[in-house]
Amino acid sequence: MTAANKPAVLLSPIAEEVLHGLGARRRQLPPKLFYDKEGSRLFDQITETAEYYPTRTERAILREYARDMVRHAGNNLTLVELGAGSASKTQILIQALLGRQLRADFYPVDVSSSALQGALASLNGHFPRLRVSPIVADYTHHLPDLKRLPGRKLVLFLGSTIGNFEPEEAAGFLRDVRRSLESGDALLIGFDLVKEQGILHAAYNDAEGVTARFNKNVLARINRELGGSFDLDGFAHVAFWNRRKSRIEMHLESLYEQTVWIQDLGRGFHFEPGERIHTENSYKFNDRSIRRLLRRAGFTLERSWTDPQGWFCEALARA
Ligand code: SAH
Ligand code: AVI
Repeated sequence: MTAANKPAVLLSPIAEEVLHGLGARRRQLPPKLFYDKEGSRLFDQITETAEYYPTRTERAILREYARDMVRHAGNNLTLVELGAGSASKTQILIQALLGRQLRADFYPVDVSSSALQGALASLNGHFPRLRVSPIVADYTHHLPDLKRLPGRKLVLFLGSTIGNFEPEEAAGFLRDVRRSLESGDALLIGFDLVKEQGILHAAYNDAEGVTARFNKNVLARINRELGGSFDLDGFAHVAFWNRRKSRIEMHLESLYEQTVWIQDLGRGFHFEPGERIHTENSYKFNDRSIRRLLRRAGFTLERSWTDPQGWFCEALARA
């Protein structure tokens, strides 16, 4: 059969991304592929490890200042959360919000339907005056039309998930968020801050190996969903601090020469020993880079809150 009369094969969006990422000269997979049911479960487990400080630090900031944050954001707020996951820290903000208004609407957005189901069950159990409308979507492709929602919006983007974007993409993405808002609406966004290298390194190399399992879950997911033949013991979890780029990098490194067949793509991928797949960057910020990013996206930084050690920053920006 010649190329011209080869039947067209329609690939699922995930298959397209895997084909594109593994077919590239520098192999990579987008971090959103981590988050199937197992990946969302493993992420929540990471947040409970002793080494992963971002979640507990952000939670402590929210516990201390949630009322202040909500008061600054405005009256009669509708909450939207991008990459909400299980929304466990969000409960602190919701509690503060419902202390100021009788009812509220909450729209958590996430690619992971299992994470949103968990969030919904837990929120419905805790907050009878909250109406929760989960949206399963990739927010980089389908940002909900926030202008159509009633009331003043407060968009939450917690956990420093903005750090998983490349700097150019982060600015472009936040610009899209800003365009979807009306003047006076607000964004509350979490930034993990640059700190001592040992603390950063440990957070992505926990002793129990939960982060390693989370990283390898992307290969397990390809095996499950696309008929892949990845040997999970044939790849090592590699995570390190890249000071020049101010980011933690995560990779999966082939431990020997191997060819991995992926049924749904109808092809194999050859790996040399030591060859890596780049799976995630997690950029860390400082005061200057936060201001610069928000300014480039057209937001005005109004207030920010941090913990006593200066490890994490929660910023309130106005559209
Ligand atoms: N906000 C939570 C979860 C952070 S983990 C916290 O602070 O703990 C990142 C979350 O973003 C995951 O739940 C993941 O499923 C979601 N996510 C990642 N990329 C996404 C995308 N492109 N579109 C929608 N959700 C995404
Ligand atoms: C969701 N995101 C901000 C996490 C981070 O720290 O970059 C994902 C993660 N990767 C490894 N551990 C946690």
